[in-house]
Amino acid sequence: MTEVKRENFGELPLGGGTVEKFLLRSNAVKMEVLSFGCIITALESKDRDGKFSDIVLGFDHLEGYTSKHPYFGAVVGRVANRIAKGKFVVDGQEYLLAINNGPNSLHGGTKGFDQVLWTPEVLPDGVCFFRTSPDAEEGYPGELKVWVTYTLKDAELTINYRARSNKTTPVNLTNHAYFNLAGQGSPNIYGHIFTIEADSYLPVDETQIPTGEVASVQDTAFDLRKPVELGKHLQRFQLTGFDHNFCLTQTKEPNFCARVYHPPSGRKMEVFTTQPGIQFYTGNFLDGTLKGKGGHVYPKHSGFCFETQNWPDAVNQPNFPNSLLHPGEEYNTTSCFRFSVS
Ligand SMILES: *[C@@H]1O[C@H](CO)[C@@H](O)[C@H](O)[C@H]1NC(C)=O
Ligand SMILES: *[C@@H]1O[C@H](CO)[C@@H](O)[C@H](O)[C@H]1NC(C)=O
Ligand SMILES: CC(=O)N[C@H]1CO[C@H](CO)[C@@H](O)[C@@H]1O
Repeated sequence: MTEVKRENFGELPLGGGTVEKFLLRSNAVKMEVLSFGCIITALESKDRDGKFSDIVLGFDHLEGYTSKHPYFGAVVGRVANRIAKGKFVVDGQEYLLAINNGPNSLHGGTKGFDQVLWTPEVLPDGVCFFRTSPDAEEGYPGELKVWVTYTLKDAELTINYRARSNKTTPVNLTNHAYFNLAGQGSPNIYGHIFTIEADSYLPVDETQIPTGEVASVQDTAFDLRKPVELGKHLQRFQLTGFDHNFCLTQTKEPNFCARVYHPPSGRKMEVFTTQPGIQFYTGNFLDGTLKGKGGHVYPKHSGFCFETQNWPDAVNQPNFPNSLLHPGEEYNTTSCFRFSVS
């Protein structure tokens, strides 16, 4: 049984509306999500002694989330990740997006799905957020109706994304939660042990756009098919961190793709998805300047993201999986996060 409660979290500036917080609680997990950006503001799981800790990075107050921040806990869209030069062509027409990341468009533009109020509906085991993204919002074609549903059952969080458009548009939605299984505010994730079940990954250029090559992980730093301890692995390969898409097999039902284990607490998280990719990001751009929950700061490598998604820049790369949603079709993807201890 999951208990769902709601309360007011704050007021958006300039009469922008009231943000509500939804508290979901099962026997194993307690979490909080906002109607603003569908943001996961807290997620508590048990360690091997049964003690709960909050394992996601974030802020105590709404101002943190309305100010510039690295998408802590938010749903990003219409298209998560980068689109090269903020440009793409659909049905012979060129579309120009807001450029907000060097020469590229990142995470849906200047006011993406993470910066808007959604309409909530409480469900027996969770909450569904709905919004209509107007035609031409951030440059994207078509009016898009979007539903994001969080369901908590025992120790498993399921996130389902659905969308429909009245014009052909690229869509791919993901959640950008930053985890630290030692508890948010712990200084780094070097002792975490990562496994990603991917035979290939996408090399990127200096602006982080995939070169188009689908490269084998064999004999590279990207071979995470066997568990690696992050700190030692980065040292061994002289890497400053990961911010890469790993290629998965797309499936109808969510399929296992990644695991992370934190030996001192015993906390383990496993990820399952219907998506063809997972962006593994090790918080390389966190720099300790943001004041987070409980007064904690978040230095480089103090959290990681597992963003299940379509491949970055798919809309411009003919050999990547399709990222276009056509009128009459339904976008429908699911990712699950399973928490346990060992
Ligand atoms: C899509 O819906 C919007 C809002 O109802 C409307 O303004 C627009 O003309 C529609 N576009 C198409 C191609 O049907
Ligand atoms: C979404 O897809 C899943 C299979 O991955 C299916 O079980 C579910 O019924 C679909 N949802 C809708 C609303 O079509
Ligand atoms: C490969 C993948 O998941 N891409 C999806 C992105 O969104 C479009 C629109 O729903 C899907 O058709 C693709 O399958």
